[in-house]
Amino acid sequence: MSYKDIREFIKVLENKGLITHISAEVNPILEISEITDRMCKALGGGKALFFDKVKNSGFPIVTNLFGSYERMCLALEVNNLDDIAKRIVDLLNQAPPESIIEKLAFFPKLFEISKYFPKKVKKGPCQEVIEKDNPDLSKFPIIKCWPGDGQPTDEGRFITLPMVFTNDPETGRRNCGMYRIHIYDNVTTGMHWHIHKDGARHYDKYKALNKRMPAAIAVGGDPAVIYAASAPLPESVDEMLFAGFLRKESVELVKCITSDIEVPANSELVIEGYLNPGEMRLEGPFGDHTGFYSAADYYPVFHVTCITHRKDMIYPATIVGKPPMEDCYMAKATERIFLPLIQLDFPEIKDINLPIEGVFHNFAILSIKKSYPGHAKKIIHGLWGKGQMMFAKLIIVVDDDVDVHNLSYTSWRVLNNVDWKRDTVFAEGPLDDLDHSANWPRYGAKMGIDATRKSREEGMMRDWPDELFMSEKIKKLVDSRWKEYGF
Ligand SMILES: Cc1cc2nc3c(=O)[nH]c(=O)nc-3n(C[C@H](O)[C@H](O)[C@H](O)COP(=O)(O)O)c2cc1C
Ligand SMILES: [Mn+2]
Repeated sequence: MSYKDIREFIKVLENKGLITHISAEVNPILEISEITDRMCKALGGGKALFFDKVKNSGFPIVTNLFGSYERMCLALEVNNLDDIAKRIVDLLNQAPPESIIEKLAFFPKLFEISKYFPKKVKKGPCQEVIEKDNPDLSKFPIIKCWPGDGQPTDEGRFITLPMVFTNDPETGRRNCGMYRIHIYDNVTTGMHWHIHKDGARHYDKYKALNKRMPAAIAVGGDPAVIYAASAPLPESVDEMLFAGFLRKESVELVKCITSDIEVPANSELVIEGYLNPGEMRLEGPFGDHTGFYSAADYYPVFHVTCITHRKDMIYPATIVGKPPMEDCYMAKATERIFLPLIQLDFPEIKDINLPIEGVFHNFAILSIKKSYPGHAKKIIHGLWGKGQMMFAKLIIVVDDDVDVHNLSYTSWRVLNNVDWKRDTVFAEGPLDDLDHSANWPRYGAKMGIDATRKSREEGMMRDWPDELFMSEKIKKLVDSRWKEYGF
């Protein structure tokens, strides 16, 4: 049985002793952030935290829900994140077309065969309380994460685990993305969708039509829905269909009170509103995933028309900052789930590691079955052309006998195998909005390293040496005499 909402997930965490209740009163301004950060840095991601009593608020806050491998697996109801990849491979095998090319064309439709289309319902717990006349964001326990957030203009409160729903004005297609929400005042917020993201594409279209854009921000829901908002799906894949596939049950959606946008009926809180085409305002600064503040920049403005919530709303939040943080485990889920989808384009890829220090996209290590000269470089360039992999600042490709999750072994192989001039490639292109290293925002250099064994055709004039391995005969001998040596 899939979780209906965040409450059922919290109950499971409680039964397993994976969540701690804090009954002392805590301040949503910075205090919760510091407590959560310490918990995230505890061995293996510590526990989830439930703050029963939040200063100046009648609602509790929950943080670090997904912040360990165990909790991330529980959230998606699997023993192992690779189990989801296996289900995707099964789906691909059910796909009617035979050839890889046809399968590629099939990707946008892939999750449709799972038949977990979102279901429309008339009523949902997220609308137990409707505040239409005087919606007021100050009633909710929205946190401030880092001292410089929002400085110097405002208090720096941000909704950090939101699901932003918009519709494409041309196709009607839905999008749901996790974009942080900067609170400006009781009825106004920022809308921090980077220009590369699907929400921004929808906004561009409304702008071209010079039409007001309806949008809704949902907070809290079943964990698969929350995770799906962060998943780097192609624009044509509905995150709610994908969430239905993950939870093996359709997501129930309810129509907003003041617009046609549909939101998960089992959310905790929904903020309805609109964006005016072209209206921009300084958003940020915000202590970000990178471990640095992302600088204030101009983003669209969101106006609140209505707030609906559960009577006893539970407010989930995440703290991002220097890794390891909760979102690193969401990134690890993405790494596992998207491997079979990357393999659709590149079947020669055996495995991928996005080390958490790279914060989702800065660093990707791939192992490949190399078949021809320049193969690794082709993979590097190919990945830079694929969805959000375009943000990868460093891609390292190794041979398929390297376990890319063993960073010590991988580093040793890379450092020995690489001639830096021959084996590095540089490219210029789009960078993630949060990157602060390049001379300009959103544009700069990326590096690829081919750390595979080199052949003559690749310019290597010498024979590649063999790696050291002891003979099986001697290993067996030492095994059998181990006790005799006195160990
Ligand atoms: C906790 C968290 C916060 C995020 N904040 C933002 C953000 O403020 N802006 C943004 O563009 N992407 C943000 N992302 C990344 C997007 O959610 C991600 O790129 C997603 O694929 C976007 O959805 P889309 O592909 O439908 O645009 C965040 C991710 C996480 C896990
Ligand atoms: Mn999307």
